[in-house]
Amino acid sequence: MRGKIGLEEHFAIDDTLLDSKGFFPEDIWVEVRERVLDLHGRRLRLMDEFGMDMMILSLNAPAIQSIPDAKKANEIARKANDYLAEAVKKNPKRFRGLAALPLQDPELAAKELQRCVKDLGMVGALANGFSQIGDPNTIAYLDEKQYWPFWSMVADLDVPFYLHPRNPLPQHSRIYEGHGWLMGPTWAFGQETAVHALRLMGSGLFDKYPKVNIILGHMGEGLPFSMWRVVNTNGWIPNRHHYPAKKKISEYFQNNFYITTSGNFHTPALLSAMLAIGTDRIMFSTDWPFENIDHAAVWFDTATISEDDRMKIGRTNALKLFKLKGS
Ligand code: GRE
Ligand code: ZN
Repeated sequence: MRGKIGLEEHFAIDDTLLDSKGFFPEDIWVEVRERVLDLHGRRLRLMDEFGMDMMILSLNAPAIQSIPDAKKANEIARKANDYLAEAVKKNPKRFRGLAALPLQDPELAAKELQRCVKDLGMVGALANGFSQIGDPNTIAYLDEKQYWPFWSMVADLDVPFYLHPRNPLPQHSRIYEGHGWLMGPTWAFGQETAVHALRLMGSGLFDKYPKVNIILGHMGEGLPFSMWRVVNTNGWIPNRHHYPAKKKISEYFQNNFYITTSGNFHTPALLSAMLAIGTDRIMFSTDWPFENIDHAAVWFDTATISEDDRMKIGRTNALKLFKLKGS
């Protein structure tokens, strides 16, 4: 189909570029480096060729979330956001932006989000999981109480928040020791991000801020497949689950979450996700430059779903969620 919109589509600036390097062999890095730094060249040509009308761009990972010093994190985030705003200004028909945020300091993050949305015209934010704060070994997850005023700002601005993966810290990765191939997008990214998302659901955050919308990539990081079990495990035991939130976990998943197809171009997974979260909450994405636009587009354009669903997932769901005007 023509007119597809992608919303997990990355770029890098010099300060964050090397964060992506370790995921790839040296010879492949030459290619990835070129892809991630490019905005207006090959990226647009591929978008044209494979029917992508628009990319909603975001910074690479873990980038800002891995800068322990809050002041420095804020500085680099502002630099990346200014750069992104310029890129969007240069080609507003084809690009929009998601803000990078210094979540080391929730107040600074809220201020930067406000600046990005109000002054720079960004349509949401993207964060790469937990933030390292003060020192590299101290981390915080976004359900923790210090972040609730930040979420109040997200609710007020009424913009979606993309929870993007990062790897767990080495000291939390004993299970992967000797099995490094499971790190990153193969498995550890999804595991880390799914648990982070479940923490948000169980925390009560969405009872207080029911308008907050979280987007997950990679077909929901396994959650569509696992949600029944999360809710119903040991169903014969009364009051089995204890968490601060008021409702069933699946209700938050269905009311406060959206998912994208980034890096998960598999029809059985898509069909299962359509049953679990509904067609209205799934959106096309590629995960360029770490995945290929052609792989994503050729799969999606021919996937065995109805044309009506293809149009929703490929385009109109994103237009609605980000309040974009379709041309
Ligand atoms: C991503 O952002 O999704 C990503 C990386 C690094 C390697 C693979 C990948 O940041 O999908
Ligand atoms: Zn990504």
